Parts: sequence; C-alpha cells; structure tokens
Amino acid sequence: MNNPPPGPPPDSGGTPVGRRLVLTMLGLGAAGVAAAPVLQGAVESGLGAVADKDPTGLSGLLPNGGGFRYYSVTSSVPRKTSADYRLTVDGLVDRPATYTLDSLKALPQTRLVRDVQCVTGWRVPETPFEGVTLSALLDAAGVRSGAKAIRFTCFDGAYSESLTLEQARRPDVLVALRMQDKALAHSHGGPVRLYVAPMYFYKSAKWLSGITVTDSVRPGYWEELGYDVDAWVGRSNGRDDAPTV
Ligand SMILES: Nc1nc2c(c(=O)[nH]1)N[C@H]1C(S)=C(S)[C@@H](COP(=O)(O)O)O[C@H]1N2
Ligand SMILES: [Mo]
Repeated sequence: MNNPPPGPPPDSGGTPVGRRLVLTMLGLGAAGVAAAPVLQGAVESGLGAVADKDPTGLSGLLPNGGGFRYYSVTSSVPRKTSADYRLTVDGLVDRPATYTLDSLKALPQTRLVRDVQCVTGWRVPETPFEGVTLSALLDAAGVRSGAKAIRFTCFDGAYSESLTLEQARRPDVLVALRMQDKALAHSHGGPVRLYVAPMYFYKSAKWLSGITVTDSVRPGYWEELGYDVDAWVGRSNGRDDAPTV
C-alpha cells in the first residue's frame, strides 16, 4: 500500500483512507443500520446535508437508497430547477455558451450502464446514467489550440474537479441529466452532474454549473487534499489491480 493521502477521504469525515478505513466502515455497520431510517428520511425529504450535521461522519456511511451514500462538502446546496439552472462553458474556446436544462435535453443523449465505485470501497453495480457527452459540448464550443484541461465548478459554491482534455473527450464521460432512468435528484447532484464512468466517483462532480477549458490541469477539491487527479478505478489512489509477476 502506498502512503495514504494527507487529507480525509472523500466520504468518511476524517478517517485515513485505505484498508484501515474499510475495516472501520465494517465495524460501524450495526450502528449505521439502527440509525439509518431517520437519517435517510432526512436526506430524501430534502432537509439538506445530513453528513455535515454529524461531525463523526457516521451518517456519511449510511446507505442512501440502492447502495449510494450521500455526499456534500457544504452544509446546504441551493436547489435548481429547469427554470433557473444554467451551465456555462467558457475558457479557451471560440464560442462560450450558457445552457439551460431544456437546451441540454434537446441535444443527443447517451446512455451508459457501468459500476459506480467510490474510492472508499462502496460500489453500485450497473448503474444507468444518461446525458450529453462532454465531448459534444466541447466540440460545440470550439476548443482552442493550446488547451490542455478542463476545470469543473459546482453551484454548491465549493466543489471542483478536473480532467485532461484527452480524458474529457472520452465517450464514457457525460454531462448527466438522468441516473437509474430517472431525472437526477437534488441529493445526487441534480439537475445536472458530471459522470466520469472509468474513474472513482469523486470525479463525478455533483451540481455542475461550470465547464472551463484551461491550459493546465488544476487539481479539484479532493485532489488538493491528496487524492489522485488521474483517478482510474483499480489503478489509482494506492490500488493496483495489475497481476503480480
Ligand atoms: N459537488 C460535489 N460533488 C461531489 C461530491 C461532493 O461532496 N460535492 N462528492 C463526490 C464523492 S466523494 C462521491 S462518492 C460522489 C457521491 O455521489 P452521491 O452523493 O450521488 O452518492 O459525488 C462526488 N461528487
Ligand atoms: Mo467518494
């Protein structure tokens, strides 16, 4: 195992990442089950970021429907609807643009069914996501020569993410409007989140509001705290699925 990253892991309220964290999560299972119905109800009725009201981070380990856990780095996130949601595309592009939810819905939609994998160990198998490929939005904007990366920002006012331009152009990277064949719920980053299928789920920024084309990679929120910028599932953050020789 490599050295653990310096910051808290994306999902655990301050426990070191890695094998020790997984064991801790297993140990907390019974307490989590007992508390789950109330906390989960709070999340789903939209009372806000349960995890942030719980400094132990325990509620961050509770299931939030179908194996997902709810995460937000802020204590509350404004709600956006089709009336007031906006996504801007700017930076090193010829044609900066602002999309409404309806204008995103009007573009060709791609559906992917892949496993969701959080870096702390939980996984939701074969989860359908649907939306516009990021590459289509980049092509529409006209990426300028010299551009190397993308910075993503969120209307929670705090989270950010990054991809190289090459990663951003992959066909399995979506600006997602739907998950599990439903409109993306607020708690899952709706109305629009990023979905980076081949990488750990922290790359999939919720409440997406900005796509800025840049000349270099600027590490995102968790990446500033030690998580890998290239977050390929199974071969980053100290995991190595390569066969030993
Ligand atoms: N804006 C924002 N996006 C985010 C996060 C966050 O805290 N804020 N957490 C990340 C992490 S660590 C995970 S595992 C997933 C969780 O998504 P979910 O809440 O839909 O399960 O969102 C990712 N995107
Ligand atoms: Mo995560």
